[in-house]
Parts: sequence; C-alpha cells; structure tokens
Amino acid sequence: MRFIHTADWHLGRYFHGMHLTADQREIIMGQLVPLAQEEKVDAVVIAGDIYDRGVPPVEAVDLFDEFLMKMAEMHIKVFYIAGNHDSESRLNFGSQLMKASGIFARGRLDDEMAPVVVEDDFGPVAVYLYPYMEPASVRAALGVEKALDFEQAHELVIERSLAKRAGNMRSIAVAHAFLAGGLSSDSERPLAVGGSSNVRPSIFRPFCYTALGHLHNPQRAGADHIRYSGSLMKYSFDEAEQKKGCILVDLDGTGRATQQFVPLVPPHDVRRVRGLFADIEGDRASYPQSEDYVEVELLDRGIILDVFNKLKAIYPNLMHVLYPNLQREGTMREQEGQAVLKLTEETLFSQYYEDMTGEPLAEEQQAIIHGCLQEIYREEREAK
Ligand SMILES: [Mn+2]
Repeated sequence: MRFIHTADWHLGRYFHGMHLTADQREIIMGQLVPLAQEEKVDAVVIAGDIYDRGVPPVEAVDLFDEFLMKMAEMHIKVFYIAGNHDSESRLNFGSQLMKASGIFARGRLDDEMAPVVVEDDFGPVAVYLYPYMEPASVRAALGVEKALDFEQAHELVIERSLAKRAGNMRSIAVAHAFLAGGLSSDSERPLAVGGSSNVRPSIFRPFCYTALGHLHNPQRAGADHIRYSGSLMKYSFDEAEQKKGCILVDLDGTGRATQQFVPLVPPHDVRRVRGLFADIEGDRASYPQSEDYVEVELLDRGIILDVFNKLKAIYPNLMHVLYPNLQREGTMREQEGQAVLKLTEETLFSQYYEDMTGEPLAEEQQAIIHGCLQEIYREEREAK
C-alpha cells in the first residue's frame, strides 16, 4: 500500500490579516493532487487540523469539498481525523455516507474505535483513526469516571481499539498529539495549559506506521515509522527555515514502512528579511522585490517615519516590521510583551491572582481554573 501522509492543513487560516485559502488551494489542488496521481497512491492520510477553527470560512469548506470530490473521482481513498483546531461534530459530518466513496473521516471518539480495514495487494490493512484524544473527550466517549492525563487517555483509547482487532494484520495509526521530545513551532495551539500534554512515542509501537499531526515541523517521533509530516504551509515566522511537504509512505507485505519526504512549494514563501532601512530600500541586488510574506527586522536604532508603507513598495505582502535595536526601554517593553503573549491563560490567571491577593492559588483552586479553561476551549471549538 502506498499513501501520502500529510497534516495540519489549517484551511481558512488568516496570517497577519491575510487570507491564505488561495495559497492553500494552489498547494493542494496544484501539487498534492497531481503528486497523488503520479505516484499512484492508494490513499491520502490527513492527521488532523483540517481547518484552522471549528467554524471555518466557506472558501475553506469549498476547497476541502473539491479535494474530496477529486480523490473520489480518482479512486484514491482519504482518511482524516479531527485535530485540536477542528470541531469534532462538524468534522464528523457525513462520515457514514462518505465511506461508500472511499472517504473515511472520524471527528469524534466513540467507545468502539474499530479500525477501517482496507485491502492492498498483500492482504488486509487496519487503519486506526484516532481523532484528537483530549482527556475530557476520552472520558465522555469511553464512560470513564476517573481523571485522566493525556498519556492515560491515549493509552486507554489505543488499548481499547486494539482489543477490537480481528487477526494479526498490518496496521496504520492516524493521530493528533504531542509526542514527548517533539520540536514545536509558534503556530501550534498548545494542547494543555498547565499540565503536560506529552505522550510517550512508544504507545504507537504496535503499528507499522503512525501518521501524526499537531507539530508543524516535519520530524520523526522516537522511531522512523512514527512521524509528523509537518504542516501544509509555514504558518508563523519562526517556521521560515522549515521545509514543508508531505511524506510518501510505502507499506510492504511484511508491514515494513519506508518513507520519503516530498517538498510542497507555496506560491508565496514566508520569510524574514534583516537589514538597515537604507540598504533594504537602496540595494535591489541584495534585497530583491518580492511578493513573499515577509517580516522585516530593521536594524536601525531610530524609528523611520511611515516605514510600513515605504517597505510595502518593495514587499507588497509585508506582514510585520520589528526594530530589535530600538532604544533599550522600547526593546525591553517589546520583549516583555512578547513574553506575556507566550504565557498560557492559566499562568496569566495565576499570576494575576497572586499579584492581587499576594498569595498563590491553592491546588484546589488551580484545578477549578484548569477545568473551566478546558471547558472554554472545548466550547470554542464546538462554537455555534
Ligand atoms: Mn496544527
């Protein structure tokens, strides 16, 4: 069986106020679909975060619809799951009906978690689709009373689904999780506030290949056959140096998976440009005009009037201007602001409480805040 492993499409994403759907369309319809055709793949596997949010814009839904239609037309199967950005129920929509067209979606956990069994030239392959396994959802789906952390939640679901296994066939897992040791990027929304969302990679050892989503930097996770494909595109400036693409996986008759990374090239790159304003403005050889999505780091010590518009003449898709060398006070304030932006709501709340009362939150209070925030994040994803 040969398939493409991809993840974290984040369809409908806005990047510094810019609508990325047109770029996403070019990569998916213009590169990924032709690749699937040329490589004669049997399936495309998307490991969560199909959409950027629970209620995606219509253009994003249309694009995904078009992609699924194309795959069905070409008789290429599609397997996809909900990530932490997707709405469980909305992503689950139509999943029973679409099976007949070779489209296998799972947005919601259930207490069965039975795999999809498909046939290749060597026999049956079980595909285990694990939508985002947030502890609260796992408890609700499996009817578990006691508290679970991320790792226990994952273990429980995987254990339960493997118990349903019919015979000893080859298997693939598709999941959206943070595996311990992984390298993260700025554009991922943290899975857990406070506590750890880490899951040890070895729980995926029973599978011949594990297609992971969540981390936007392509990487292996503890073993060669447990992998993150990385996101479809660069979704933050700290991803500027990352290579984006998808993984072409071949599963042989013995269950051995070999993989090859295939780059996907966006119509606009995301990059950082550094320099003095005078150089950037005057030196076209070193700073060629470009329609890329650019963040400019100005090395000047003083503010330049109307700099954003001046730079836009060179970089029409300029997103952001930084002054790292601006006088000390300003820099300090900017750094403080940046540091605060990186804190989780839970930490911010605890700090605020401590600032106001002079005492830290009691463990019990901390647990209440944690629970409330989890509920809010959940509601946000399922927002009407
Ligand atoms: Mn993601």
